[in-house]
Amino acid sequence: MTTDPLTPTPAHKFTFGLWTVGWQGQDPFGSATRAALDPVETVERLAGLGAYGVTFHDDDLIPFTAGEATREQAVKRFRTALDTAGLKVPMATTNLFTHPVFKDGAFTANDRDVRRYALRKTIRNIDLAVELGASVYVAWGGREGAESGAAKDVRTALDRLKEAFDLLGEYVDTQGYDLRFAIEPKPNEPRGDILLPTIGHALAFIDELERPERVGLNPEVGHEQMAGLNFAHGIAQALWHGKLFHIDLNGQTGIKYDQDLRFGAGDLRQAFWLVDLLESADYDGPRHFDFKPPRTEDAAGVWASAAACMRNYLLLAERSRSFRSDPEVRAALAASRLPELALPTAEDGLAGLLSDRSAFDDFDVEAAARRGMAYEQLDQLALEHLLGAR
Ligand code: XLS
Ligand code: MN
Ligand code: MN
Repeated sequence: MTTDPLTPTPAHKFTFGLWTVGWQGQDPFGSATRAALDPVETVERLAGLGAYGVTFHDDDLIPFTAGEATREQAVKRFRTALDTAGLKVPMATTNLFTHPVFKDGAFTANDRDVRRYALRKTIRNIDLAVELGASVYVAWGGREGAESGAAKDVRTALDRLKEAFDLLGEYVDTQGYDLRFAIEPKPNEPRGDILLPTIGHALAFIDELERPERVGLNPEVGHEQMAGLNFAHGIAQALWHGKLFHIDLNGQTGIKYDQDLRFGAGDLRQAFWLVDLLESADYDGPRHFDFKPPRTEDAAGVWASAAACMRNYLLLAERSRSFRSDPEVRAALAASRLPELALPTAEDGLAGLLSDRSAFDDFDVEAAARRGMAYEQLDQLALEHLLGAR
């Protein structure tokens, strides 16, 4: 076992979707630039790179049109490859967006029979996910949305979305499965507007479900950044609610299409604060990469980018450790009065607060207003650690 902190090992819990390295490069303007990847080769390659596990949509593993025999064969080959390589399947999900039947969504399609079919497709893959050892089931509502105002009654669509999660929760309960759902928010693409567009929307939705404890989040770096939001802040809030069930790591440069760059590409400062948070927080789930090797890359480029996702995470974790252990940083944190934020504002209670003259009557507002926060020194120290200057 290596002790080099920059070499990925299964202990780091790095995982990849079959659809990530397996993306063939088709986009709205161009066809595939790479050949299809056999899931068995993906498993072998990822294990060779030091990954912990692999995740899949039903259709990544079993062709949509496959009959029973083909299905069984595909699952058997995959399972054998997993066992041989020692790779885990911590998460699985359903493809409810590629086939034309889902053009108006799945759980919120206006067509009731499409909604019923979507639930059955999901339930079928939940069985397989559990068989393969998954404990998290991701739900990305890719086509749950609309392009035009009258096309979707959003309040009614949310009723149907709630109905779907309540039914899926009931199924998992009835089967006695140890499985939790993780909703993946995304603001747009492929629909003009997608329901549950951000972490905040999804958190509020979960509270309305029959089994809120079974449902959490699978936030993706690029998706929040497509909405101009601070991803590390979103993750901090998901953690605060006890709802970070899984995470999709990748890179994005601002508000544009879903770039799915390798982790570390895109907004590097946000990536640094994210790793700094994940490494210090109470999250021991997989570090799951949901990225797309750009279509410029051949097979060698695909595996180079997969390896780089893990290396960049480990490099950032090392930079975060160096930042947190620097005595000058500790002093700068104190100068910025971070420790004071951890003190309750009124441990003396409401009565104490109301009778405390120093809190109001005698409080020197102007003197307090003059106090600098010393954040610039602190942030420069962070930048210097990030750049390797310290
Ligand atoms: C697409 C999503 C998708 C989910 C899984 O934007 O990231 O890949 O993670 O369906
Ligand atoms: Mn994405
Ligand atoms: Mn994702």
